[in-house]
Amino acid sequence: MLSEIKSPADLKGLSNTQLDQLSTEIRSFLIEQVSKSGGHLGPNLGVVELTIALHRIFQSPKDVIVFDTGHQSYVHKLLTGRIAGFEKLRQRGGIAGYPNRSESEHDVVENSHASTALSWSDGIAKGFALTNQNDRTVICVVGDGALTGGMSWEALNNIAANKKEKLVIVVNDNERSYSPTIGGLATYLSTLRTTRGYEKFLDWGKGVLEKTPVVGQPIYETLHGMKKGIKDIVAPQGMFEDLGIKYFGPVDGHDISAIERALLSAKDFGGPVLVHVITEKGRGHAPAINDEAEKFHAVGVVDAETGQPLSKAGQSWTSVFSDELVKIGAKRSDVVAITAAMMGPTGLDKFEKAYPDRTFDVGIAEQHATTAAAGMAYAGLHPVVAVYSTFLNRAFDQLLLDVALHKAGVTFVLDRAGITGDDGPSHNGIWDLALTGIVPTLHVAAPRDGERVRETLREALDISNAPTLIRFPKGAVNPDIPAFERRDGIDVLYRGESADILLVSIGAFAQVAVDAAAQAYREGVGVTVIDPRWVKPLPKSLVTMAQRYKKVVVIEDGIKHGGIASTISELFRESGLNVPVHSIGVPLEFLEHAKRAQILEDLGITVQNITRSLVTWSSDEFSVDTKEEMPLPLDENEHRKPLR
Ligand SMILES: Cc1ncc(C[n+]2csc(CCOP(=O)(O)OP(=O)(O)O)c2C)c(N)n1
Repeated sequence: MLSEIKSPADLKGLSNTQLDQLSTEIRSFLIEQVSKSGGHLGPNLGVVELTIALHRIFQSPKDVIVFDTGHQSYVHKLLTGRIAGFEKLRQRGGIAGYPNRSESEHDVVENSHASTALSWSDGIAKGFALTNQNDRTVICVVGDGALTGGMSWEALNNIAANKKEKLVIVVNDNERSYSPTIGGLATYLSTLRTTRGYEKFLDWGKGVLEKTPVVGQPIYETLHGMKKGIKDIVAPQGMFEDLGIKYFGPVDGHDISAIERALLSAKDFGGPVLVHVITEKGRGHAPAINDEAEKFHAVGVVDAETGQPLSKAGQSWTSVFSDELVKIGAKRSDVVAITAAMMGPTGLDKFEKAYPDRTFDVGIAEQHATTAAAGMAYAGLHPVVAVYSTFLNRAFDQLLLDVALHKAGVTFVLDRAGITGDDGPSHNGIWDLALTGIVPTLHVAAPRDGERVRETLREALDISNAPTLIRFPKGAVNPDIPAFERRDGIDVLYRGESADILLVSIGAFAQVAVDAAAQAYREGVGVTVIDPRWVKPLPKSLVTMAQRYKKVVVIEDGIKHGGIASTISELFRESGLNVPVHSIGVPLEFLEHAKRAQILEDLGITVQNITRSLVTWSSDEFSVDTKEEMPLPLDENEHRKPLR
């Protein structure tokens, strides 16, 4: 049946039996395809019936369906004619893992950062009203996890103020973010979930009281008049209704007819309305259901039947950090850990296990995490805020003014820094070096290997009068690259035979830099590779070192614009050093989803290409008159490092 669904219109005439069959087929298809490519399996298995119902009741794209975060939009993609794209899900040439406007007119919001959908929907609904597009409804599908984000509450506050706004908010409540959703809201939703709906209670009360002679009917009427009071006793759903948003629910999210009834009432309501739908993450797939930790929120390439990974991953950057923090935690009782709903993915799960009282999951609330960390530092703790690089973007103001202005001893650990690739433009961690470069008092480290993660983490935790930040990439950590020597904190990784080029390698690109230097040597070009480890503030000795070289080249896993190369150029300019600085990094663009290696290839960040650039740049005409008189920064008796 699935192959016959080319557009939402094909869903309309289907019988209940056919809809059940379609749901089963969609689940089998998702399990098979997502297991091959990796992706958000659990969330999508949970929204099969909900998405079918949405597309039967509403008319997309006339009616606009906005998915919060967008990781749960696979079923929507299947129902809007994109089945073929799943062959290469999240790969170049295939469909994206999130909604994507270039794929379909049914996709509206591409941002994969959580808690934005209510604001988008509010804006679209207001836009439709002001442009006389009154026949269009906006439907916002938001998870209980995404509801913990501050933006969701800012939006609700605005939505509720407009009693006529044609906005249907579908809360997809599966009780989980990655792990169980935490906090007061989660507790509140769970109360709504578990208490008998008050409408049911009223029906029941009516039945009972009507059978009670004389006093029954008046009592019922009095109770009905006190509707809200009863409602709060039976099912305390007052919060949404007190805000001014009509509440429907809870609805069984795997019963298409029940969801459709609720959506129809919501559609006709004529004002902002919230439909509370209860779903099960990982529905219909035993390995997902049995995954207590994350219900297969996001899987890599796995065996479709068992859900087990097909290849054994090497030790990850995340686990190096995770293990070291646990060790530090044993000696330092002031060290606490904070995650924004990503305990497992950031590696804080081990810390939580060892020190539950010192670990805080704040929900999808990076801004709160950052400012709360400043507060904890004030109180005498040293918080470690572990987030993905891309999600720190959201907490920039808090980092700048709550943490850095107050010189708070908070350490940020950014995982997935640099190009991540397959999750598309909004998941790349390519902005952090540029963003943090303009934050006074902040120290930033970019460790090149596991040993340097451990080292810089300890150094960071020793700084209590200023914020520190460590960034490292996604995936398996590369073998350690020992330094030839360390000068003023700068590691020399490869010594060139002549002073043609000083290659400043930032973070995990070190191996590529060393390999390119080795190849350039074969072509007669002397390249010395250094790794400053701490890129903010940059050691002043970098200037002394660079004086001797004809060219300086900087390689970094982040946008070139405002990145480390540009900071180094400025440092040289201010120091009066006239050495050209070339930059290898990411251009100022949004990068479409593809494998990291493919993107690096496109950008020319390969050993071969960098070697070619080094050779070309070394022969460019340029000379500095004073060069000969300048002190040689490196020991002349040392020869270049043997080729490996
Ligand atoms: C700002 C931000 N922080 C963290 C994430 C990572 N993340 C992706 S999905 C998710 C959980 C979402 O939970 P929920 O909204 O309930 O959706 P579900 O997966 O349960 O369907 C998180 C934390 C994100 N996308 N955006």
